[in-house]
Amino acid sequence: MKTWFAIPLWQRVVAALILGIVVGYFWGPEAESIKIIGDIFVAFIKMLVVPLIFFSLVSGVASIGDLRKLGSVGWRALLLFVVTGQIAVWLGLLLGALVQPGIGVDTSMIDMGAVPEPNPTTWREMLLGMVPQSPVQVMADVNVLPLIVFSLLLGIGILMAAEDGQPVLKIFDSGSVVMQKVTMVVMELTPFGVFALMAWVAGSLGIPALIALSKLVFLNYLGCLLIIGVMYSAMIKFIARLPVIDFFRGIVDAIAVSYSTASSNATLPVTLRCAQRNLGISNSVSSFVISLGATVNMNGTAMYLGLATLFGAQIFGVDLSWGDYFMIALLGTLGAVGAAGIPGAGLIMMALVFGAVGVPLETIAFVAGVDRIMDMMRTTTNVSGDAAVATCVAATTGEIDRAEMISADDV
Ligand code: DAS
Repeated sequence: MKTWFAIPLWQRVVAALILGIVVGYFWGPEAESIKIIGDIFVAFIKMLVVPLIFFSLVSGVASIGDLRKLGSVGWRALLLFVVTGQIAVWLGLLLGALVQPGIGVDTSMIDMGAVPEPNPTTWREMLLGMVPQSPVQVMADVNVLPLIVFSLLLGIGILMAAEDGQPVLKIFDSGSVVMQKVTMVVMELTPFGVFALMAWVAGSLGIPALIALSKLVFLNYLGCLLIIGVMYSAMIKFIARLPVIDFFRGIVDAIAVSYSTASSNATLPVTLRCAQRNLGISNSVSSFVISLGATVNMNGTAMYLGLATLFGAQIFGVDLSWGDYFMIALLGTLGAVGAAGIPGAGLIMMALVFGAVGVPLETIAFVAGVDRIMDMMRTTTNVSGDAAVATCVAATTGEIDRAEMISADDV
């Protein structure tokens, strides 16, 4: 028992991820029988999302010191969200135009999935949806964006109340610490959950569809790896001025959980813990930037929306103008912002982009069967991006304790 816990969690998680893929590959579709272990794990970490965001964000905002500092953290985060999102979506368009994954696809090998009804949320609904009309309902529905807005306002209220707000702040400071301890306990389930989820995915993959769509799946992974390996590494090296290897070492648990769950929201407690415990980022910056990023900063999804739109245009022979490319870039970014941090969000958002440039929605039915294995990589890219932006914002606002940053030799 002691030996088990003596092994660093990230090593147990990575081993579980690899073992799950191997077991699932040989076990086949029956591996679905242990998926329940993964679902229980995901349910436990989803349980943490509302109380963790609520206590951490209120405590973090109220502890940031003053509204000027809050503004300084906010504009840096939003700027990095927009810039990285634009680079991501144009990378997806470039890969789609250069490699043309939709040309020569043998559609007979693909089991057509369901074509979702094209009822994408309008930008008016997105804006109104951000207002927490009933904070309790928002928490009950685990509606992260309005929960963030409510927590931000509550933190700002405590900040402005000064001495009168201190009794309330003490409750949230204490609640934030307690929720971090609860997260630590729940994270011990990670190796078991990751193993079960990876076995299920590896066992249920439709190989014929994977072969027919191999170029699209490959480009999805290539685009995400370029974003992580080049863009995020450059951000950590040149903006945060920190060792790149230490950054990735610090977020290994979040990478493994995001890849196996394909859900930014479910990974949020793990990402927060990695940021605070392994990267030395302050509670205020990590809770604000990472909670917001988990909902609106989805670079993997943005890249995929650009790539998939060209894939669909190529399959159905739709000619796209330069104006269409800019429309795809705009809607791909908006789609990534509007996508929820749940499995399959990117698949649903494809309808938003396709509809605007005349790409048939049947494209979604083609890719639905292999979307999960692509979504896992997109989510890993989204989550790594949240951690990268939080690290850059913290490093440029003096909200990171470099001594706290775990180093690669802390293996
Ligand atoms: N699964 C989404 C997430 O949680 C990403 C996507 O669907 O593209 O980030």
